[in-house]
Amino acid sequence: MDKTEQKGLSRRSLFGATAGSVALAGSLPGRLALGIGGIGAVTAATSGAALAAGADGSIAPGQLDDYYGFWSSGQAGELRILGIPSMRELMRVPVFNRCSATGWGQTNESLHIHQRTMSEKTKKHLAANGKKIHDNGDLHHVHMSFTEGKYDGRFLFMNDKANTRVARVRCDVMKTDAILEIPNAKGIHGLRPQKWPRSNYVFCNGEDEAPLINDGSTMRDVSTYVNIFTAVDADAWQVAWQVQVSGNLDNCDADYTGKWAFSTSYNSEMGMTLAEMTESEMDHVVVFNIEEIEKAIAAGQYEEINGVKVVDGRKEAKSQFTRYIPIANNPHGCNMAPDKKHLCVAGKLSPTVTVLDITKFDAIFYEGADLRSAVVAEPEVGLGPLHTAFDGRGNAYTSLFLDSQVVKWNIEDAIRAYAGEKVDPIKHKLDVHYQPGHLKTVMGETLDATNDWMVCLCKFSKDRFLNVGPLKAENDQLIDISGDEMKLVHDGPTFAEPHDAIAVHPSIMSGIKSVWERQDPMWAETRKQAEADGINLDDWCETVIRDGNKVRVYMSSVAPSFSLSEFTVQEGDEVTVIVTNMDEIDDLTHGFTMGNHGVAMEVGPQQTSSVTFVAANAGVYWYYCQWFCHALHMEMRGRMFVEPKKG
Ligand code: CUK
Ligand code: CUA
Ligand code: CA
Repeated sequence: MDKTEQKGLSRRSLFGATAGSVALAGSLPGRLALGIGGIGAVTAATSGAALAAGADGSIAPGQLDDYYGFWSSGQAGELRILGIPSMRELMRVPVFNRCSATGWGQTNESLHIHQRTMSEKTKKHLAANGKKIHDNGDLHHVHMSFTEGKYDGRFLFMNDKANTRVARVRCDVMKTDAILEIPNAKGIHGLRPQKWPRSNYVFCNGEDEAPLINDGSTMRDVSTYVNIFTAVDADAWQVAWQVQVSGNLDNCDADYTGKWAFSTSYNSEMGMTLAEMTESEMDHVVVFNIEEIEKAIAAGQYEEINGVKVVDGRKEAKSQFTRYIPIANNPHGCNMAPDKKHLCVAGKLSPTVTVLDITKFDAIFYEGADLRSAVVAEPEVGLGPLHTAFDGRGNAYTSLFLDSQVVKWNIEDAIRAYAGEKVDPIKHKLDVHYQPGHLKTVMGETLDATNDWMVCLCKFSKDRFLNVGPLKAENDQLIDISGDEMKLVHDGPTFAEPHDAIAVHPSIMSGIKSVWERQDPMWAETRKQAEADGINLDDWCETVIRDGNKVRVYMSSVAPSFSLSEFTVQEGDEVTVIVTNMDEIDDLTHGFTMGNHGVAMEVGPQQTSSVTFVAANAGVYWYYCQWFCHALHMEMRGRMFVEPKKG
């Protein structure tokens, strides 16, 4: 089966569009002989090939994958890019983590992105701990921006449960370009972009309950605890509005009309202990009426709390903003089907998936309506259902955590069975290894759902790989869903701890660049400082500027050298090194590492990066390029002389 043909795209055109990225596969001596500029010619070797993935998902050496996979990484705090179906890891994009290779979390450019929306409270907390930023995150959910129900290749959005933040990654350069600390809420977990008409909002669930005024005055009085649903303006990257809700919020999704958003809650009890959180027979899914909320915001009917517009959608407020549909205790996954009609809520403690028909949601907003009247099916699927994925043929695939299985079931058959017909909606069960969380079909959360691959992210690998010690890899398994029965084709070990993943066709990623644009906003602040110093970053730089005890060192790089092979500062100076990479070749990244100063950063082709540190001790320190760039890469180094303090 040629999977790209289904999409009406020939492999040949696909390769033509993306083959540039393999340009530097040439050997180093070859590159030297060619001169760096001649390397583009190497691409011809792969551009004419037309190999589909093997039945086992294998991709031959030199061949490109059929899809981009974007993986979250949980407590590792980064975004990962894998190829599907090969499951080869292609890149790591630091987001909430501190990255040793790229300097993310240390360069001035990344600190600016981190600090731009930081609250005074967080700044105080960090300063008290000798830090400028949080250097960890817990990134569970990554989703792409949508236009009319389909991925549009502009942005990826993701959550940080650990420090109540959300982030945006630009798909043209695959770098984090905005981070937002969400006020009022605690522990952002579920995150989904609006699907229709486009992702104007990113919806974010607050998982943890706390007093709205969290100043210690009522912290033991649970009756003052609230939970918050947030809509982030995806373009302006600020909070558009928030809704105060009853119970906590776990996972969320949005529909294909732009009218509704939904969140599951496992703690409608507002319990503080495990026993309390699982006490009730029923929890709920919250339905948010986006139109009604927008109307209230526009009419000024909101309370402003910590600079954010908040409306009251709690049960007792009896507003038109929300409805609470009872769902069997402690539901988890919340997945909108590409049939535009059915929302699937996974039972977790209940062996069921509850199917809701969203065209019936208008009716439940009438007073006295039966809130369960939108339930159209509730198939028993197995033990511990967590998340549901969809293909383009009306089938759903639900992960069963306790059974260590994926169950394939048919949505229409489940509806017929619920209506009393004698039909079994369960089509197949497949063992996975072991205890799966999320699973994702290719573009199955969009109107472009395909019928080829599914990845299943298993939380445990136990005996599947060589023993590497007490901490084991997880196991992201590749499953062929093209036939009637699912087929397990590949084990993929992953480090802590992908929760979720999406797969995206390369045609959607056509805006991706190989070389930075010199005017990129990423270093706009640095450019401003350079202009104030009379430096044009687009020209060759080799200038050291002293400004009191601050020293700014401007240098350029062209393989294999920095424009400055030495510079001098005084003991105790605050030194900022600004490096612009003048190379224009694909894949020619340099770096800047200052020895014994804990300083390193990536400087991609045509990129400017800067880093600030204090030269605390007199002496000579070598700086070097840490990104292998040339046969004379080792020689790409220079000295910083730190002169002893006089007197
Ligand atoms: S949650 Cu991890 S398995 Cu954070 Cu999406 Cu369900
Ligand atoms: Cu430049 Cu290594
Ligand atoms: Ca509960």
